[in-house]
Amino acid sequence: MTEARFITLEGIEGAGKTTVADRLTQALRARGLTVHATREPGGTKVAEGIRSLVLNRGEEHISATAETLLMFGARQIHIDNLIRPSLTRGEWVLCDRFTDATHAYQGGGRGVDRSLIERLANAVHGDLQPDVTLLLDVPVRVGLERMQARRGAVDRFEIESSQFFERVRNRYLELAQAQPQRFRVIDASVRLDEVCSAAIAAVEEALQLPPGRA
Ligand code: Z5A
Repeated sequence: MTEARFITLEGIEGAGKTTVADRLTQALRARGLTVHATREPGGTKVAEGIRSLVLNRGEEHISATAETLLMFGARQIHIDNLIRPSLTRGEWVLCDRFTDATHAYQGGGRGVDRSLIERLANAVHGDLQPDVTLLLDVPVRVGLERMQARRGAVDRFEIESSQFFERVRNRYLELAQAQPQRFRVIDASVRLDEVCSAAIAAVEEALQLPPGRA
């Protein structure tokens, strides 16, 4: 049996994570693997409740520190109830965003102190790190154009400026440069089909899986 693996997907708005997550999940399941596709903030009933609180634009001010604590609160619940039990059973977990998103959005975007995020990460999942993280990298202008074309309700992050998303993207690239053994950076500015194929190939290479048909 193939050992359980924890894969995370990261990127700014409009990078195509949702579509890539679906295609990658299908490709892994086609190999006979049990794969849980999940997301953060969220993934369980209570964590999805926190997601609504933190993403919806309400009347009350949510400071950058409060936002950081809410992300880690949701993450702890997600890990305890879904991620860790799945991995313990030998099942794979594919998570759309994880702690790198807190470094990029709350750290890079909002200016939260890196050491606070590191301390929280250590407390919540010091012994649990993704086996591989795909960073779908796209220029901010391209990502924002895609999101504008999609329309729909706008959340607390989608109202942010392009400068905010530049800081987020830069922090992601810094993280990837610092941990090349875990990160694979995928050019997400090309056609979505090509992005999906590159993501699948990157996971096969990083986890040393024989090339599949999907
Ligand atoms: N957040 C945080 O601040 N801190 C944390 O610790 C965590 C999260 C965990 C919700 O995340 C917010 O939470 C997020 C950061 C914050 N806010 N922001 N920004 P989310 O992942 O649920 O939300 P999202 O970033 O808005 O993801 P999304 O809606 O899934 O967008 P996407 O990843 O880009 O996926 P998509 O739906 O596949 O693509 C978006 C559109 O672009 C869609 O119309 C596609 O057809 C189009 N697209 C994508 N790729 C292409 C290509 N290659 N060509 C053409 N068109 C494309």
